[in-house]
Amino acid sequence: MSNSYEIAKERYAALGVDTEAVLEKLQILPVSLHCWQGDDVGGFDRVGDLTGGIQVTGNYPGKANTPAQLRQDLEEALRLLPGTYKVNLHASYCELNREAVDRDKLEPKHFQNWVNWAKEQNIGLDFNPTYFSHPKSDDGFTLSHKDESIRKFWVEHGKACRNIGEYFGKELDQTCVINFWIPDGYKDVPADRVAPRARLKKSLDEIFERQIDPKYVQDAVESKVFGIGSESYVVGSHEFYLGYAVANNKVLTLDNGHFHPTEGIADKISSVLQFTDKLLLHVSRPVRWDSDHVVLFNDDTMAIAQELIRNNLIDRTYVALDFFDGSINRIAAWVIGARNTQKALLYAMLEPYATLQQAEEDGDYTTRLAIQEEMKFMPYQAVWDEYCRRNNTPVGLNWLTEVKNYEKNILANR
Ligand code: RNT
Ligand code: ZN
Repeated sequence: MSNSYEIAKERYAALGVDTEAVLEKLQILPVSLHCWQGDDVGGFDRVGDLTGGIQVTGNYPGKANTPAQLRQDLEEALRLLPGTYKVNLHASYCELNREAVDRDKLEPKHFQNWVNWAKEQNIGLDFNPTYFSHPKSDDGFTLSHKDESIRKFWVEHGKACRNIGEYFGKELDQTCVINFWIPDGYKDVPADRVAPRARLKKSLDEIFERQIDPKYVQDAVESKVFGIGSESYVVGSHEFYLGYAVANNKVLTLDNGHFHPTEGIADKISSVLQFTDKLLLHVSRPVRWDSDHVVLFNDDTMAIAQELIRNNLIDRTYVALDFFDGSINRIAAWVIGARNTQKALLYAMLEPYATLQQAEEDGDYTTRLAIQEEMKFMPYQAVWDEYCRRNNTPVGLNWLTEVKNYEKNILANR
């Protein structure tokens, strides 16, 4: 234990915050690490461009080209990250072994290597059907498609993914959160806004028809305000999925890049949780649009973390990361974004919330503001370092040296 941690511990204790209890709590809070940062959302079931209105820019060398390479890179990232993680897979990261299997026919066996690997790593898996980067999504519609055979194909994909998620949940003995996001929408002003939404609702009802033990699978639905090519109309809007989640007891996903540019999601958490049981967060960073930059330790991330930690809303929230940057070392991107998410959670846990709440209750807004500002200069960095130390992960910037070595020894040879 370092001297600076001991001093920090005392400073926080003086405010009624027990840093030891905080470290224990943070240690077991799972953060879902998205596999798609490792290969620019490429996947392994096809060659071709990324479609669906999302984009990765940058051509940093050393991208993972095979499932084995991606797992190797994930292991490197996980080695450098303190805390508890799950890995979040997309259906396009299946391993088909030259079998011609389309997405409607995917089975658990196509993810067996991932499951074996997750067991070795002692981590859970989350899952996502892939409704983009496929010939049957090329015209911009999937579950809301007017062509019944295409709509059915994507319904079958959704059902197949729930079977796979159930397998993950059972094999790994951890709930698999399955997130449904579709790119469907129009570039230009539609005439009929109703019919695609009615079709989407019908498709979701069909996909979710089979009851699965919630211990193994939690279904989540993710909205978006616009995408490239769906600027004027997105079928799965916020109101659509909020309504769907409430009416059908589903998890609502909030991605902080999926709202208007100045609109945060922190303030939505306590509202949505009045009406849904659970939330899934896609922690991301929009820069002027849904750009999915690497998550920073900034006001947005901190505000989200505070909302989760205060009042224990974290118990009803799944935290997942969703960003993709191909312009920097991809492992560093994971490490920076995941560490920043953890730092924000730590920062929130170190807040003397009971005191803040009491001040508010007493109408003493002066004290409330004074404490909130004081917290910004407290020695939370020393607590963070202690957390890294206890996790046997590099302290400070030491992780960067390790990433640079990995780049030289492994990535440079790809
Ligand atoms: C897209 C959504 C979605 C994807 C991943 C790859 O705008 O945020 O969550 O980023 O499924
Ligand atoms: Zn997302």
